[in-house]
Amino acid sequence: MRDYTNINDLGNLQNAVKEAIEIKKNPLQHKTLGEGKTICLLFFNNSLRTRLSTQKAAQNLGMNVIVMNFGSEGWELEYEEGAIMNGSKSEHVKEAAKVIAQYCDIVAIRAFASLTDKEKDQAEIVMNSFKKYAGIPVVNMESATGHPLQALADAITMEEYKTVHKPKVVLSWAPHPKALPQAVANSFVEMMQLHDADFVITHPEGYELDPEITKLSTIEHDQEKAFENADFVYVKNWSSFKDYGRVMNSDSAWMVTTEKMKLTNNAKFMHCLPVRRNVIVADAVIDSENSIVIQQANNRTFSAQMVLKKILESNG
Ligand code: SN0
Repeated sequence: MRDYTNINDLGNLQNAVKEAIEIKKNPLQHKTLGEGKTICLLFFNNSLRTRLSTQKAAQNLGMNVIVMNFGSEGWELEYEEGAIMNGSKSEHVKEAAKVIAQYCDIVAIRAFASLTDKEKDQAEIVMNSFKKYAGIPVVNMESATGHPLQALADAITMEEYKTVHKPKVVLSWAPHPKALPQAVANSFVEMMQLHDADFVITHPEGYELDPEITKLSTIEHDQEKAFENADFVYVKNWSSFKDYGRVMNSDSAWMVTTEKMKLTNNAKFMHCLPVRRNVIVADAVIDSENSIVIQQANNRTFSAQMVLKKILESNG
């Protein structure tokens, strides 16, 4: 594996999950693998879990880590070919990516969707430009359309907490005051499609995800019906894909409550965090024993470590 920009880059998800669980048993077992190697983490957007867990993962492998808040501290980058750069953008990604590659062996990037330009977001301009010009492995720490490190952590968490071979998993939309990207939901769907599970997506009309991504999955517009007998309830807000980036009337009836969780098969509650309490989920649910959000966040380290290990092993 050269780059990790999509969950499918792993090849075999089940093997990756197994390996991550092995790494978790003794996180320092490969502590010399990354000796003398450097990873640069570039953040165009805020981060807590991704920033700390990816650093921790790299350190567990013996790597050096350089972190840069590119969005606030870097030059504003131009991505267009042939641009006349007489505006606010100071540096072209052609130079920036090549320069960054002089200082590190792997570059990891967080660059959220603009939610204003669907075409550019769908084209993954930032991730693909770095892939094209940096010439070193690129890791996606949440791009315009995906968050595959999160999806791998989610797969690890479900493997640890499932009680039946083929659990029922529900991905539920929930309200949010801001327009959020579809990235986390997209990668979760792509990851679930690689599983032998009974998987249902539930959201209000108008919040359909990219039909290319969900075409193999079941969609149920009745949230309560979707929750029936669920073993995992994975909750996430996203803005409209069709009416790109729009927040339609935020229906508070979609918040996850104890009453709704009672419809499930004693389901585990999951969310990638950060979460808006009492908007997305009621305190009583996220504070309950069935909430595994902290365990899920812990697995971000082993997800990143699995990915970095695989890249280090295949890129010498
Ligand atoms: C991001 C998202 O893609 O939804 C990152 C999730 C890992 N979430 C947010 O931006 C939430 C911000 C907020 O104000 O609640």
